[in-house]
Amino acid sequence: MFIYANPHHTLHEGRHEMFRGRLVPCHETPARLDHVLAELGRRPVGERREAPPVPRAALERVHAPRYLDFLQGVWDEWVALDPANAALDALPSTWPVRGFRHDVEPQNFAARMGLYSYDAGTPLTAGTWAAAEAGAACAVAAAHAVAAGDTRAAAALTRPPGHHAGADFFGGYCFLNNAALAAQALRDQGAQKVAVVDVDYHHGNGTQSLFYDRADVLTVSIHGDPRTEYPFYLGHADERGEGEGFGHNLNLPLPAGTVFADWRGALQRALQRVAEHRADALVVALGVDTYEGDPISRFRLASADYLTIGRDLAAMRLPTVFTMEGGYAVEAMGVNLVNVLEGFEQG
Ligand code: SP5
Ligand code: ZN
Repeated sequence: MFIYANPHHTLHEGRHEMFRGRLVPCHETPARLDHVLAELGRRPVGERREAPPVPRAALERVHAPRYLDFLQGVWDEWVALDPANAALDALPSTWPVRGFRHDVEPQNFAARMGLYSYDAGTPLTAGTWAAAEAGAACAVAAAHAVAAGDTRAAAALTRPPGHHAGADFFGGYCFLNNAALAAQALRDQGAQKVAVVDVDYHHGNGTQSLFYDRADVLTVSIHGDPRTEYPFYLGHADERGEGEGFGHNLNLPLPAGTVFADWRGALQRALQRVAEHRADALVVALGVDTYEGDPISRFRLASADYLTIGRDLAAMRLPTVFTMEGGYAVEAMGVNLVNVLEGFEQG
């Protein structure tokens, strides 16, 4: 397995997210990936590789040009509004809901923040673009290595995460959808059929929306029931895809409190669907916020369970790309995530 670690991830360091009327410290911190890399140092799994810069064209295979322009320039505009903003995060505060227009890009800064986002928990910081772009480079490089047959599997170890980001919106701590970029890169490198299996605690709404009308990329997500769990407005079992994509999205929502035996049953259903799809390659959106100690999630997986998940994924015998997504029990995060990779290598 090749390991692509984002060398610039610390450039994205949010201060606060909005929660119940207060700005609270961000859960999505540089320490998360630092712990993963420290664990990899103690327990070497795979071979480290460096990703070349990602071409803008690869990003545009997934994201809208005007959204990429916005993300790339937003910090400079934020500081130009007021030099004192350099010491603050930029957070959206107004959104165009039903009936509002999305086709006209406003000039007002707050209005553009709202057009390109869906929550107030995802701060933009000075280094957000640089970190997200370098992470996308890891995901695309991982896909290229796997597609070329240089390795059976590759992992993009990166933050900010990606699976909540859509074609033209950020949210859920995500800006560029690394799993979708990897899936599209696998298609562009010759895989006829790709499957994305999202095992993060939260529904992969961005990835689902990106491939919803396509039959070539199957999207499957196992997650907390959106009736009570973030991202709330998507992720129900009756979302099956549309048009040519009908039948090519599978949501497996599970109740808060789900233990591993039941979670693993959902994984077996997910992998059965991947087999039926006759996928040539697999992308795993690898969140470990399913852990029993996670501070914002409510499944009850134990650290040893992540070895089993890795083995179950390996049993598919498919070229596989992992993208690192959520996981907020910072101390345990390294062990849990590396357990998946080690289990995969054993499987
Ligand atoms: C990639 C990923 O896992 N994104 C998850 C985004 C969840 N955002 C909303 C979380 C709200 C939890 N707030 C609890 C704060 C009190 N400590
Ligand atoms: Zn998550």
